[in-house]
Amino acid sequence: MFAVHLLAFHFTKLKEDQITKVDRFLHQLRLSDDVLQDVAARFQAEMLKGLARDTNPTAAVKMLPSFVRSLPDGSEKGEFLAVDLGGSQLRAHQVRVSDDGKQSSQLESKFYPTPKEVTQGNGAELFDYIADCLSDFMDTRNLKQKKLPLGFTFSFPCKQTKLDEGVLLEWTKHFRVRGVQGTDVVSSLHRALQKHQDIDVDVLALVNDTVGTMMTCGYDDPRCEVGLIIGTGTNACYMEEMRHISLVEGDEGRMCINTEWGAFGDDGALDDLRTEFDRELDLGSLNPGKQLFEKMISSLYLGELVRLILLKMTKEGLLFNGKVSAALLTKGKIEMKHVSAMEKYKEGLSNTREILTELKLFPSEEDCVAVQHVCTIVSFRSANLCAAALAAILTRLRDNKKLLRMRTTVGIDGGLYKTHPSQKCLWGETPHTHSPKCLWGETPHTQAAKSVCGVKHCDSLEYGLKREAQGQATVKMLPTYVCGMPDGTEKGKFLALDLGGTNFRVLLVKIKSGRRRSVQMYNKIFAIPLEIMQGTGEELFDHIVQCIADFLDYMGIKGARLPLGFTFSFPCRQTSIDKGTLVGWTKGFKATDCEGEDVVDMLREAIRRRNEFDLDIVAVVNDTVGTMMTCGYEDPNCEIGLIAGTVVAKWPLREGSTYVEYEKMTSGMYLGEIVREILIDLTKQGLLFRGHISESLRKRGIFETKFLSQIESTCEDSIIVKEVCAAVSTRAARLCGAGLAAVVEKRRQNRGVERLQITVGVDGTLYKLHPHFSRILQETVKELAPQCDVTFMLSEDGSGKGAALITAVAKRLKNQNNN
Ligand code: 0WK
Ligand code: 0WK
Ligand code: BGC
Repeated sequence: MFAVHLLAFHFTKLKEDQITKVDRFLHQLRLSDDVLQDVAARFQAEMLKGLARDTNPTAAVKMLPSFVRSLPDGSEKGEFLAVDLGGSQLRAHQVRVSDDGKQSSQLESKFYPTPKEVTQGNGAELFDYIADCLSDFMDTRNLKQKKLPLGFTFSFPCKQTKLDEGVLLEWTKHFRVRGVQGTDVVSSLHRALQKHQDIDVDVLALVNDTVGTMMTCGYDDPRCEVGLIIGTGTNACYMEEMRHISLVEGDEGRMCINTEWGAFGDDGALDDLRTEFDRELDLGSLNPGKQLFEKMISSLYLGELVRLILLKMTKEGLLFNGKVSAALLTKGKIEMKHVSAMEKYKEGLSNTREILTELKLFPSEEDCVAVQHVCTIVSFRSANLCAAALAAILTRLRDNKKLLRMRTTVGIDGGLYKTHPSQKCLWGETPHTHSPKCLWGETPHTQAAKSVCGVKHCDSLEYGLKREAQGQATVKMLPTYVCGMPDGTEKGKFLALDLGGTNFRVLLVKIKSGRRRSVQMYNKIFAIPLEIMQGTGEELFDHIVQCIADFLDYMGIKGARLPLGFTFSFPCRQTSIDKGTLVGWTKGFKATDCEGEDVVDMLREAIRRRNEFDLDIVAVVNDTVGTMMTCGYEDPNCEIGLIAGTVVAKWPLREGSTYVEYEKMTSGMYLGEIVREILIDLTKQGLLFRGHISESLRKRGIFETKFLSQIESTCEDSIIVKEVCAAVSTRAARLCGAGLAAVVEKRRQNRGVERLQITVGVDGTLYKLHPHFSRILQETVKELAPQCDVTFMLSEDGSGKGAALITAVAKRLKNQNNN
């Protein structure tokens, strides 16, 4: 057993050293959020240049009008042919639309290779080849006796003046066909088809593959107004307002613009981000100086980028003991399929060894780990850059619609996106259509996703405040009747109860005012056994009063009728500071006959039942309010209280057909259970623990929050478990951050100020103990509420102190009113 731990420790250390080594060597390829935000801003500027008639000729990003003016509306009907050139294969399709009266489509396809002699031959041969393939397809589909309309997907930059005509501006990717540039590719295809007497088709439309992808997805999802390709090449299109397209007459409606974002940077706009490897790759490419953005992203180039990096690292003795092999010196020797294989989750490392061995590099364990990380960095940059440009398009769409928040769908296709092991997790769950949903990874795209979450919070906050919404609102926005903050005049002895966190505490709080202004606390922690948490309400409150009695004994203050503040950390609808009806239990509590009851009355009842001492219950407060008050006593800027512990504020999120309570995605009590479920799933797939699910792993609640905090600090299974824990807690921290960002942003808007300085009082074991939670939460708030300077103040003394302060303030206000 000790040996296994030693081995795992050795491997973790080895891995960290190699990762650090590669991170240092490739620091230029790691793009921070700020840099990606800047890339998004630069791309926005490029889009404007491309759209304007006077700047378009010199613009790198050509923003080509597609003459596609609208998305499918379901009335489309009939049988069509399509040929699709420009991706990794030539595709021929037979498409039947709504031939059963219902909105449906049937697709029959055949794929044809695009050999070098075709992609680098002459124009006539290319179009003849396309016509031959179509003829073969129509044979196999027995379509030759039909006169059919045809759509031509031609995935290269074409200047169009109408839907069925397009002049090729230049070849990209692995195509370099002579005699086509500057010509209309539709008439070229037409001519080639006419050579086939037995074919009678009408080429009615020429579209870019991004436009075709947007229409394909738009047929199923009318919100789809962006098309994205991440494959051999990369590109995006979107629906632009006609009034912004000065290259085409007319201001009404919209038209799809093929951005041709692959050329972003061809005018030097990205030179500060391009590395020596990017420049070397470009010099060795078919089109030096062109498609520079594409060359940092798409699958035709990523393998070569990795090779150039490994070659340089080897020459500098950082890999393979400095021994270069002939294969490593050979251009194109490492392809995208190798990069994807090396990044595979489970077999990635063994694939890496195999591939490097095939390249005659005789890798050490260290070399394999380092090379795998090089692949990850190259892929990550690719996804990040794509996300930055997409974020720019999404922002433009939203601005065009003058919306604060826009819901939209992006249609995606392309081999890299579909097959790369982690590309998807950087983008979305299912292939093809995507709405920018919430996902957690460090890409600008996830920033967009997170803002979705943040703004959803804003909507729910507004909604929860409305009187008429009280019944339906999920974010309840419960008034607390705490209207004043301590002003330093509070003084006296107060009792406080703190129920609902991990521990139940009874506290004596002594508050001094004036120059000796201070708060002293004495507290005792008591357990709340499960059978009490889930017994009857009477048993629960009798237990609470028992603890108070023990505490008063322990402190020798039984006779004193002290004012008491009751921190009751469950949702209560209050009608005054000392009245609170329990809306519903959360966490592990389920005591009967309590929901819908006033918890202060129940406590008073229990004290009466015991008939041993009497207390003046002045206030019932939630632990977030107590925490805010505790911190507010030190920092008057503290206007928000946050608990990230066993629980966090409750809020439902719609996902697929089930409702997942926000709390169950963010709070300590549930994170462990989520990790356990994921580990069982990975084990069932044989990815973990050699597929063996142990008894303990089957046991609910086996993974407590504290384990997560400990695990995230040690052979392959433990690395996977560590990654799972990291993913689950990172998401929790992000969601929490998004919620809090909405709250501080709302505060700023309420104040009508440009910048807001505010303090958030925080408590809770997850926030206090988890190694990364607090940092990630703070970063997310900073990202999503950039106009708020938020200070996070850890509440060392707990919310009980706050409850006592609230009691003191309530007493002070009461006395003032009475006088
Ligand atoms: C599939 C689309 C096609 C597009 C291709 C791009 O149907 O129009 O060109 O994706 O992906 P690739 O084949 O380059 O990986
Ligand atoms: C300490 C506070 C208490 C709150 C608890 C939450 O004094 O009111 O309920 O933090 O953290 P947890 O114990 O649930 O981790
Ligand atoms: C082409 C685009 C195409 C993209 C994806 C790029 O090289 O310029 O027209 O959409 O590849 O296939």
